[in-house]
Amino acid sequence: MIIKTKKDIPSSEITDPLIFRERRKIIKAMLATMVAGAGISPTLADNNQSVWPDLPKGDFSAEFLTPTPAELIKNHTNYYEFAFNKKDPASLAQKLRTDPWTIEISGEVEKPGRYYLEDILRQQTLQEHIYRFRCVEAWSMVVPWVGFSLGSLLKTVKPLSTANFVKFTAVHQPEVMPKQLNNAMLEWPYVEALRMDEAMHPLTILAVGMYGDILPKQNGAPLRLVVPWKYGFKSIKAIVKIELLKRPPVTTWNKFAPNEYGFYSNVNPAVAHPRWSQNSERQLGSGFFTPRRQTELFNGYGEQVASMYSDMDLRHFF
Ligand SMILES: Nc1nc2c(c(=O)[nH]1)N[C@H]1C(S)=C(S)[C@@H](COP(=O)(O)O)O[C@H]1N2
Ligand SMILES: [Mo]
Repeated sequence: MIIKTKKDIPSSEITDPLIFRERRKIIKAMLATMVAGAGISPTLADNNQSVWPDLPKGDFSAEFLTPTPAELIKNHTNYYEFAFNKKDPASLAQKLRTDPWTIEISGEVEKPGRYYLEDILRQQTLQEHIYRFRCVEAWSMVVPWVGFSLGSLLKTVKPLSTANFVKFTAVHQPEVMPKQLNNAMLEWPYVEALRMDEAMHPLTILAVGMYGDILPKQNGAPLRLVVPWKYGFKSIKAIVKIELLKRPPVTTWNKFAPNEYGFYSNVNPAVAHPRWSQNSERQLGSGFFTPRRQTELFNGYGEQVASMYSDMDLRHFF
């Protein structure tokens, strides 16, 4: 359903638990259907337990990888709107109002509109995608995301041939986001972007869940981007707007420090960050004596994505 009038969107400042439960129900019901389709008892998905690892997996989901424990993923987050450390967003982000949630899709498309997240979810297929995730700060984890293909969503609004870039804008809620309130460090709201072919790539997903459950707020609820072959800052959280554009937009980290955070920012062990090497990474949860992991070109997804960058010199570009 395209949202046409403002009155369709409840303006209540208070989180409506009914809407939250509704979204939870939709996600749980979809998981249950898929679990049932896989021949597993659907009651598994009815309780509040994680249904992982029995969900259907996305095509490039690395089932051979052991996901990082959920507690670590939830308590070590980068969410600069809330705090510049990794610990505080876990509590501070609980104040974020995620219901109702709409996503505006506009620009070089045939069918621009503003959509309730619930309506998008009803049209999309949720899958589990176990991906490596590599932050530009050289720590990494393995996350069992629940999400759907960004390309599949973009197709529903019919991109024009003039659409070359996709810009994502995160939520602006200065009342609950201290760094927005104080205009601290970055330009708010947080903006990221992809080239159109990157956005349409089957590895690129919009995540609404993790570990078979709703996405925790500190990890980007209710909707975040996940681009597993790029440094983590490209995977923008709490998306409210998606614009298809002719020209590359200005993006938050690139504007802040263009020599440190390139537009592409594909994971590349050969290109050092100006202040540290990108050659290896610390895996979240690994013990003090565990050796660091050797970082892989394109975070290990080269087979799937390298052809998009065949005209670039991988020894230099970032
Ligand atoms: N809106 C928003 N999205 C964001 C960030 C942020 O500060 N704000 N941080 C980014 C960075 S630097 C990383 S590494 C990942 C971290 O995701 P996680 O906290 O779920 O691990 O989110 C990215 N998306
Ligand atoms: Mo990051």
